[in-house]
Parts: sequence; C-alpha cells; structure tokens
Amino acid sequence: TSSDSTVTLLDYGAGNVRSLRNAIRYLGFDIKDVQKPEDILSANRLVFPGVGAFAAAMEVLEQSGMAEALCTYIESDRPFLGICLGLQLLFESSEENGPVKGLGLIPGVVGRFDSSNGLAVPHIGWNSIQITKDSGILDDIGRHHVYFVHSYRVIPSDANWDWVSSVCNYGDSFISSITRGNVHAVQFHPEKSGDVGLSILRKFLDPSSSSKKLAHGKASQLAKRVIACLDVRANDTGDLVVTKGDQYDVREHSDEHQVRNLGKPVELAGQYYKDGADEISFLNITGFRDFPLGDLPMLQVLRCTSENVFVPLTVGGGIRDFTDGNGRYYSSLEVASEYFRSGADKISIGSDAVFAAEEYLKTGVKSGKSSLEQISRVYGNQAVVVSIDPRRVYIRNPNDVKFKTIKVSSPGPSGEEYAWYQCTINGGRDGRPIGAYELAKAVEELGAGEILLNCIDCDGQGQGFDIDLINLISDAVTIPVIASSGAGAVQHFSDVFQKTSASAALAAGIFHRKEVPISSVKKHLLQQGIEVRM
Ligand code: 1PR
Repeated sequence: TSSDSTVTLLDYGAGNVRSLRNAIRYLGFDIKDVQKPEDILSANRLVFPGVGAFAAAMEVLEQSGMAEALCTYIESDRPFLGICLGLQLLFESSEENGPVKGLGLIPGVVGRFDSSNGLAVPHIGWNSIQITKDSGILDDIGRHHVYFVHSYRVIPSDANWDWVSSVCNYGDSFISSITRGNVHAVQFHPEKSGDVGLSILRKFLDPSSSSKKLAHGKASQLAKRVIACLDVRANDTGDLVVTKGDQYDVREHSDEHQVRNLGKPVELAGQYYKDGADEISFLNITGFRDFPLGDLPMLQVLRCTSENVFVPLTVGGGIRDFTDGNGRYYSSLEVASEYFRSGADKISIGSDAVFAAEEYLKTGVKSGKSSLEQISRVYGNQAVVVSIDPRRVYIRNPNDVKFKTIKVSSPGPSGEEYAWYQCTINGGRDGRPIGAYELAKAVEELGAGEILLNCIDCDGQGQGFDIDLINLISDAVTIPVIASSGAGAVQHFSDVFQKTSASAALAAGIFHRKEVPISSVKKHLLQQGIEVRM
C-alpha cells in the first residue's frame, strides 16, 4: 500500500497528462502510476484523467483488465476522481464514433453538442457551474469559472440525477460533475482552471483541508477569453526572449537593428497567469526556419512554465515535417508530440496549414497526411489551432479576385472600397494565392479546432482589432475564433466582443509594455456586461 501523500494516476498513455501531474506535485503529493489492474485495487486515491477518444480508451481499459478493476474500485466507494473523458467513461455508452459501450456505472449516453444552430463545437473555455448537491470537492467554487474543452457531454436525466453534483450550460444543460460518496468526476479540467481548479484537486486529495465554503453561483454563459501571447525567438546573442513586432518586424528601429527584447518567456508567462490571463500562447516565431526540436530551450520554456501555470498553454512555430542535416526525418506529429509532452495543451500551425489548405482546395480530397489532419486525429481537434497571418489587400472591384472579398468599413489609400485578406507564410514574409476566408473554411474541414486570427496590418499598431476581418472569418466557421492583433486600449476588447462573435481576444504588446494590465481589461469587459472569468 502507498503512503498518505501518494496519488495513484491511471494514465493509459493516450495523451498529455503532464499538466495534471504538475498540479498534483504542486499541491505536495507524489504520483504512483498504474501499471497493472492490481495497482487500481490497492490505491488510496485514484485520479483518472481521460484523454483521447472514447472508443480507444475503452479498448485499452478492457484489454488490460483495468475496466473491471475500475468498476470494482468505484463500486466499493473508494476515493476516485475522473476528469473529462474520465467522467464520460463512467456512463453506459458514447456516440463518439459509436455507439461505443462505456463502463456502465451511471445511466446515460454521452452525446455530441449540437452545432446545427451555430454553436461553436468543441466547447472550449471558461464557464461557471451550478451546484446541484453537496460534493465536498466543489466547496470553494462559488461563482468562479472553470475550464472546459470537449465536444461530447451527458445530459442530466431522472435516471442519473442522484449522481449529478453540478450542471453547466452550453447549448443544452449538461452534467459538469458527478458525486456519490467518495466517487467524483468532473467534465472540466481542474488542472487548467487556475487557483479554483487547484483548490478542487486539493479538496479531493486531502478532504480535511480547509475550505471557504463559498455561496454557489449559477451556470454562466461561456466567458470570453483574454489571451496573452508571447512571440519568442533567440536574439542575436542566442538567448530566448519575448519579442514583439510592428506589423511583424521585430527589430528595433535603431542602427543596430537588434531583436526587440521585452522579457524572459517563463517569467512573463508566470506573471500573466497571476494577472488573470485565461490562456497563454507561445509562438516560436523563427520556427519556420529553425527546426524546433533543434531548439531545445523552447521545450524547456514550456516545461518550466507548465510547472507553475495552471491555465491552458498553446505553442506554435515550426510544426511540419522536417529532415535535419544528417538526413534524419521527423514527422510533424513527432514535433507536436514533443510540444505536448513538454506541457502544451494545444499546438498551433501556421505556414504548414496554408499548404494543407491549398492542397485540399486544389484536389478536393483530404489526404489525411497533412500535419493538421494527423495531429488532430491523434490528439483531437480541440488540441489543434490554426494560426492565420493575413494581410489586407485593397481592391476597387470585388470581382477583380477569385477570393472572398468584403466591403471595408474604412476605404483604402486610393479610396478602394473592397478588400480581400491574403494568407502569408514564414512569419508574414511570403504571400500565398489563398484568402483567409477560404483557408479558414478548409482548415475547419481538415480538423482544426480553433482559429488564431492575426492581422499583419494591425499587428503592434494599438489601433484596435480588424473587425471586418474577424466578422468575415467567424461567419465562415463554427469553430471558435481568437481575435488577434491591434489591441491598444481596454475599449478594443469590448469592441471586438460587441461587434463580432469572436470567442477570445489575444494581445501581446499592450501587456508586455505594461500599458494596461490584464485585470483592467477584465474589469472593463465586466462593466460592459460581457461575461469574463475574474
Ligand atoms: O508558420 O507554423 O512556423 O508558425 C509561426 C507562428 O509565428 C505563426 O503563428 C505566426 O503568426 C507567428 N509569427 C511569425 N513571425 C512573426 C512575427 O511577428 N515576425 N508573430 C509571428 C506573430 C502575431 C501575434 C501577435 C499579435 C498581437 N505574432 O501573435 O502576438 O499580432 O500583437 P499586438 O497585441 O501587439 O498587436 P509556423
């Protein structure tokens, strides 16, 4: 048997549970990994983070004999915490590539969110939940938001109601947690839900730990996210620095033309987490030319950051197939896996997604071979962001180009009333014959779970987001769109959420230059009646 500070973790190897491990260690507990079914039966407390797809998880559990051990363990009311798929697997079956049989401990079917009314699926982001019965572990949740990322959910019913301990709203009312005796499971990710998430884990790991017993809140709408972005690259002396460009030019306008240095990546990320960032993105902006697995410091940045930062981390730059100088071939999936193993929750693909979309639009066939398709097949759509770097091209006549055009709100330099948005690759250096609209639609079909929508014209200008562009893209897709580039004042954030259906707003310079703290942005949004996580 294991000592009091030991937590048994059932990680069947289907994905990244590094952040959960980090959170458990941060709380002062040791982790023992389940190797065989008996390890489940002898656990003091068992955490089961479900990752990957339902069917694959069930197959592993059944073949290894762990399904039976899990059922025995749970039926004898031993301390259990399931997370995300670890909740869903307790039910009878799932529609994910199914129907597929689950463990069958709780009545109910796991179904997909209905996106037919324009609901963005996956459900990604922060909601507050409504407690329906006392569970102990949720004592401190109050009105706080917790982080969800999933496309499937269970609807509460008379048959499962005695298990339900909280519900949440997204399109439908769905089960956000269950509790019976010592058995708990949550649909959200406590390890990614900041301080309140850590307190939920702590209450499970040590039920005698003190709690504030906050008054319960209501199930909220999905909160709009505020994301801090760190463009990272090596400076001329080889140190990794956070930099920031003007329209993608990151060098100082001095004689030396040094790479602008705005701080150290790990420190800044830690600061933004404390300041209330809902997510942190790292973009390895020279990844297109310097192979990222040769760039071990970036992986180190992720490892260090994820030890202390408990909100989602995205990393992008250089995700593509690569053959190094010695002829060793690395697939994009290997590159992404290394990023995930180092602590990323999502990866972001820029240039390579443009090639994939071009190929798909040309052939009309999904080859399944692009980095985008491969990574989303293995890690799920929710783990794959496509970063678009468009440049505005003004035109006189909308029929001049074969791409989707818009009538612009303010005319171009020669009075042009129309524009299209040309995709670029290699950090904005090369324009491609594809529009941002066409790209967004194509990458959604190829498996992207989210779009990070930059705008080269607005980048670093502090004049506000490109509302025309954001409307163009968010109308084109049902996956969440992250508006990026141009934030210079708190009003720009309320503007983008009031005038577009963007799910999140990302900013860099305004935070790095300490012009406006994240908390002021949140306060302003709240005053404007926009749901945010405080
Ligand atoms: O093409 O897969 O290797 O990915 C490269 C990634 O690096 C892409 O996501 C691309 O956007 C990014 N990138 C490449 N070069 C630059 C550069 O600036 N020279 N940065 C770059 C992109 C844009 C935003 C920025 C916002 C907000 N940075 O992420 O943070 O525009 O800035 P602001 O709030 O200061 O206006 P691949």
